[in-house]
Amino acid sequence: MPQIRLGSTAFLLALLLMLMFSATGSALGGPQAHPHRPIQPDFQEGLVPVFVLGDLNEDGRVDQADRKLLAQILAAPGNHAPMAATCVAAGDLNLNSRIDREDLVRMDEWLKGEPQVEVPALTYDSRLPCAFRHPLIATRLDATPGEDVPIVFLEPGLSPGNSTVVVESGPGTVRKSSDGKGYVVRTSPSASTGDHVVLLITLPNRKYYFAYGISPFAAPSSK
Ligand SMILES: [Ca+2]
Ligand SMILES: [Ca+2]
Repeated sequence: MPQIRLGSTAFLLALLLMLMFSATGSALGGPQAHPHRPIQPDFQEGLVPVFVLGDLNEDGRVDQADRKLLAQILAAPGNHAPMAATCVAAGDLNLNSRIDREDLVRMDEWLKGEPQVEVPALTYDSRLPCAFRHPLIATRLDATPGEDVPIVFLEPGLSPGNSTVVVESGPGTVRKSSDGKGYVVRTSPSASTGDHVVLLITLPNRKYYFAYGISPFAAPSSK
């Protein structure tokens, strides 16, 4: 099996497609993690906070500290998570709504020869707990053709002055939001269901990928 090169286009697209389909898919079973309080986001306009996939301790990086927490969860009776694992959902790397051995295998692949994942992905999944102790941004998980997708900065200090959002691939264009709180991605009116827009979000000292899919249905709260 060829070694996975973190940051390679093929790896990125495979991961993002997996994220996208998981985010819009149905629940696959009950959580097996510890009883941290699940967060029910209360954002308007259909926005949700996203977390860094693989970042169990919510320090913004995916590294050996997260790998250690993931291994501890797997080893604990009932998958009880240590206190430092504030976002158990981030440990579900294969997005099957369970913390399982395959997640650890995948984490080892991601960190093979690397001190940390170079550009982690952002995602959201309510089926496992996440405390969102350091929320970065809120956004939407899908959009209809022509619809806007806000990228709202939640972390104090983040602004369009020190952070950027660019379209890596897909039918979208980016502009700064009129309220100064982030960016807005305009989905192309000619986008097709099944397309996806991949964004590179650059914050001070950190970069993340985020992808959203094109849906034929408008979200109830969208305009
Ligand atoms: Ca971390
Ligand atoms: Ca899993």
